Amino acid sequence: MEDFKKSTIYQVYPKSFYDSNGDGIGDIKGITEKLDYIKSLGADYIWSTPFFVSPMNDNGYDVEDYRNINPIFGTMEDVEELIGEAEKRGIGIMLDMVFNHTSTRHEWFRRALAGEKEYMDYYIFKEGEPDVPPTNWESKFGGSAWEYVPTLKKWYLHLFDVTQADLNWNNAKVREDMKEIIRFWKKKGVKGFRFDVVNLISKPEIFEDDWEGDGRRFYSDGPRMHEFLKELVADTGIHDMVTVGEMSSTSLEHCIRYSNPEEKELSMCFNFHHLKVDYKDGNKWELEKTDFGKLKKIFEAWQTEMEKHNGWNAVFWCNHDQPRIVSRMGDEKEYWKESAKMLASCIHLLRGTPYIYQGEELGMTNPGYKEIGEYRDVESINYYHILLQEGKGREEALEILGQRSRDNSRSPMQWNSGKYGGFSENEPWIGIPENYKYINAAAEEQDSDSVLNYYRELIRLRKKYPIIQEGSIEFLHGMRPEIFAYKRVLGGQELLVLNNMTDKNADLKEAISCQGFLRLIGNYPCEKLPDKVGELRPYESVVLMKG
Ligand code: TEU
Ligand code: CA
Repeated sequence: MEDFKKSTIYQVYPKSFYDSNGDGIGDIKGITEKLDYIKSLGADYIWSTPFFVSPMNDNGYDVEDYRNINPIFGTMEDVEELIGEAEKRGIGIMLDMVFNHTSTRHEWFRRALAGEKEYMDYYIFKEGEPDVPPTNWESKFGGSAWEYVPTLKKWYLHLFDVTQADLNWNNAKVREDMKEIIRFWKKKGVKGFRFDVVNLISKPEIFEDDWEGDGRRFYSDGPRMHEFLKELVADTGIHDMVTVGEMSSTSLEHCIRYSNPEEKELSMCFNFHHLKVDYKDGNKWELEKTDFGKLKKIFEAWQTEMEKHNGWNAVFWCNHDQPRIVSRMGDEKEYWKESAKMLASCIHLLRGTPYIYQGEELGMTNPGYKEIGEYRDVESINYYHILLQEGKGREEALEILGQRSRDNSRSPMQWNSGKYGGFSENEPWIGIPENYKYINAAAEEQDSDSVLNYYRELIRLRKKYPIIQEGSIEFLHGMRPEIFAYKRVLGGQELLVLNNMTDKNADLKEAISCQGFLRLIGNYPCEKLPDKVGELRPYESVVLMKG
């Protein structure tokens, strides 16, 4: 079995992880200093979001130079030290490759702007009148996806910020340059890669207006996607490394192909369908209650179909773009601990490789920023203004940001109850919520019943039991939508995972017999397993194993 199927991956957002030199910004030495903590969790890999040279308009997802380190994060020596120290602890470093676009400060784009034909062909430039963009496509961060360059009398495409210009992957030279970047980092000893919005790299032949949406149906999982991935993987020899593609608005059919080992594309895929079940009509900026029925259906489809067709999922709730899961689907107050643990059980016992985003293992919450001045994220600030223009009041716009902003996950890691949560000696670049006084790594280290120790136990169980790694999966039906329940089976063994996603007692409709089962883990004290489970308590998670 592939090693990544037994692994758990820990995601670090360096800017908010640990500040080793007191400038208020997390850095690479900060990650190295905290390797023993990550090791103590049992994580096998660390995926770090980008720390390359960048103007930081999108916190490093706007890369100016893929082979050098942004001085705010440290030096190349620091990265080499991180890779070496991680390896000593049996941890592999995975880097984040942002290959759909570069910063407009990248040398290639600057040469394109200067009119060098060779480099203009690195990007997607279209002729046009200054007031008529080539298509009506929208940027994911709001506004048009096109920007006009008067000196060239052309528009360029940017699916994200105006300073993130989309690359032209139809140009073989672009593909060769990307391979060189992979080879460069592979030689440095990194053990894997995460590919940012990689399913957007193949643009359509014809650029046309989208009268149904924002354009994404034309460029997501585009015509040459599989060809480009196969070529990138084959020519860099990374087929046996851990690779994960971040797939934006993708489909199950494509993800099966991206991750089926026979296709020699990627180890696994991230998709976001399960994180849109609280969007109103698919709109992130309209608040809606979580649709638990839909959540379960999405997981069921992706879990069972990937198994059937030999694909592999990356499974997760949190990352640097998502609000904190305990604030989103759990309870920040009365059942904080129970709900954080229950949500962890849901994910970690699925068929797939689990990802933990820094602080998730502590049950960190959304920070609850109250003023627009507290936000840093380009998407959040853009949408704040868009919401106001649409006629929403300030309060309402701030309420929406409070739940949906990407900055919800970017508040500093809560290490201890000291000033600034032990993240930095000085004021952090982004605010830290008051609850660091009790939600923090040091306090949870001391408490055997903490969220932190629950995550550790889940990771240990995955390593120990092949049924968690490779058992087949079956979702349990005939239950209330808010009961997230599934069964894993391997040989004569059976694992039963029952989770109540609400703050009310919930009966299972039909009681489940516990005959022959052992309790593997759970978030309520349990001295003796009852004969039957007929009801789950608020946010209760019960995990039973037989055979
Ligand atoms: O994210 C892709 C992406 O589509 C998200 O930003 C998305 O808009 C959000 O999660 C849901 O509303 C990747 C990176 O993870 C993100 O940080 C970058 O900003 C983006 O690509 C551009 O590189
Ligand atoms: Ca620093």
